[in-house]
Amino acid sequence: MRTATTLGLAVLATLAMGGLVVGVLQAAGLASAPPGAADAAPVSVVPAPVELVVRGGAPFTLSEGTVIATDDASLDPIAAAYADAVAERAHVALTHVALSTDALSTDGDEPRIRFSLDATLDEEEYRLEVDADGIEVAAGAPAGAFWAVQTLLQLPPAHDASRVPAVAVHDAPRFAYRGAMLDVARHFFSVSDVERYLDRIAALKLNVLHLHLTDDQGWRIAIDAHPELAEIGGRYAVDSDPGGYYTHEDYRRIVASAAARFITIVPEIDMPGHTNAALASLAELNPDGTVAKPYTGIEVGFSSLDTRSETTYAVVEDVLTELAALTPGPYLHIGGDESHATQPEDYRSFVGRAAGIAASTGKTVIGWHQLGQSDELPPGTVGQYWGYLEPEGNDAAEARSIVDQGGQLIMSPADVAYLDMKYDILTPHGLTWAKGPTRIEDAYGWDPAAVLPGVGEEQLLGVEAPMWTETLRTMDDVEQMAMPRLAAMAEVAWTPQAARDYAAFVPRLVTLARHWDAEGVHYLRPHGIPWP
Ligand code: TNX
Repeated sequence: MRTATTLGLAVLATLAMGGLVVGVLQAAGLASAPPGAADAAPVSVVPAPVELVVRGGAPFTLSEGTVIATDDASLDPIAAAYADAVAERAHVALTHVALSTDALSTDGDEPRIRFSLDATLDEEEYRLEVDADGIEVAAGAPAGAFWAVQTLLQLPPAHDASRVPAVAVHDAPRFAYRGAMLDVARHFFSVSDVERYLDRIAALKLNVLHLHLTDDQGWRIAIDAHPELAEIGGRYAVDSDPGGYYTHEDYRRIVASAAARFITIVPEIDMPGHTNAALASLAELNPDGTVAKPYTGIEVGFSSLDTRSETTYAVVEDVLTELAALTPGPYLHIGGDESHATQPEDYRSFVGRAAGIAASTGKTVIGWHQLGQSDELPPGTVGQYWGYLEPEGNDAAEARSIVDQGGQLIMSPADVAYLDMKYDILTPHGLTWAKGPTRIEDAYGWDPAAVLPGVGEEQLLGVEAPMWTETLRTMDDVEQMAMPRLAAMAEVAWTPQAARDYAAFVPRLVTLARHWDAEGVHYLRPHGIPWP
C-alpha cells in the first residue's frame, strides 16, 4: 500500500460542480477527489479529522471473505466491531485473522485490511490509509483504532456501504474528556436505552457518559448499605411517569457496554441540594426523623441534606464508597448545583467534606462549578461549568476558584451545550430557560478555551453536553434532542479550533444524516439545513 503524503491544515477551496457543492476541505473533514479522478463522491467525516487527504484513486471494495488482520490481540475486538458493522451495513462477511507483525509483512494472499499498534502515536491518535488495494489502520492504543473505525464507517456513501474511498487520515482529539450526560433521575431509562445512547455517543468519538443518577424526583442506583434509597426513591419520576433503578448488575452491564465502546461512565450523586428522593427514602436523613414527601414536579432548589448532621456524612460515605467500588472509571461526580435551600456557609463546609469523602475512595472528584465556593477542595478536583457563554453572577469566579486550587474544568455552557434546550420554537419537547432556544449553529459556534478569563486550553479537561430529562420521557425523545446537536458538540470536543467552520460543517452534517437515515437514528430536522 502507498504511504500517505501528509498535507498540513489547509482549507483549499469550495467549488460548485454540476449543481453539487463539492468542498475541497482538508482538515475540515470534507474533501472531494481531484477533478477528473475516477471517483468524485465527496468524502465527509464528523467530527472533522485533523488531516484528511483524498488520494484520488479508485476506492477499496469490501467483499465477502476480505481478510481483516490484527497485529495485537488487544485489537481483535475492534476488528470484530468493524466486521459486525460491515456485515450489517454492507451485508458482507469479513474474515478476521490475528497475525504477528512479521506475518503482516509477508506476501501471498495478504490481508486487505490491517489493524496495528504504533508506539509513536498517542492512545487516541490514529492513522488510516485506504487505497484500491486495502485499508490500513495504525493507532497508539486500541482506543485510537476504535476511533479510526468510526471514521471508516462514515467514509462510504450511505447508499453503498461497501465502497470505501481512497483517503489518508491522521487524527487525534483536541480534548481528553469528551462527554455527554444523561439525566436518568427525572425520567428513568433502561439499560438498553442507555446502550442505544452509547452507540450515538461512540459514533461521534465522544468518550464519556456522565449519568445523573439522583435528583429530587428519583434515586436510580441500588445501594446495598441503604436499600431504601433505590427501593423507595426509585419509584417516582416527573409527572408520576414510571420510575426504576439500576441494580448493581444493571450498572455493571452499562459500564461494560460503555467500555466496549471506549466510553468511561461517570456516576453522579447530586448533593446537598437535588436530594428530595433520598430524603423521601431514608428517615434518618431528616432532622425530624420522618421521611419527606415524594416529588414529581420540575421545580429546583428546594431540597437540602442536613449538612450539620453526622448521619448525613455517614450515608454519603456509604453511598460513595459503594459507587466507587462499582465504577472502574477514574471519576466520581458529587453534583453541588442549585443548593438554594442550603445556607452558604453550610454549603461550603458540606461540599468540602463530601469532596474529601469522594477523593478518599481513590477517585478524582467532579462537581458543578459551584463547588468553587469551597476553598478546601481535594487536589485535582474538576469543575463542570454550566454558566453562560457570557458569565453572570459568581459563575466565572467559582469556576476560577477550582482552577486556582489546582483543578481543571469541563465546559458545558448552558446556552450552547444543553441538549434539553429547544432548537427553535417548533421543537416538540425541551426547555428554553438558557437564553432561549439553542440552534445547531449556536451549539457549534463557540470555543471552550475562550469562555472564561484565565481558563484556556491547559485548564480544560474537556467539554460535555448535558441532557436533562424533565420533558423527555423516552429514548426517542432523548435521541431527537441530541441529534443533530450532539454532532456539533462532538466537533467542538474533537476538532482543533482552527479547523472548525460552520459553513463547512453543514454539508458534512447532511452527509452524516444520510447515514442516520440508513441506520434508523431518530433526529430532528430543524430549518436552515438542507436535510436529505
Ligand atoms: C439546571 S444545570 C439544572 C438541572 C435542570 C436543568 C434543566 C444544572 C447543574 N442544574 O437541575 O435539570 O437546569 O435544563
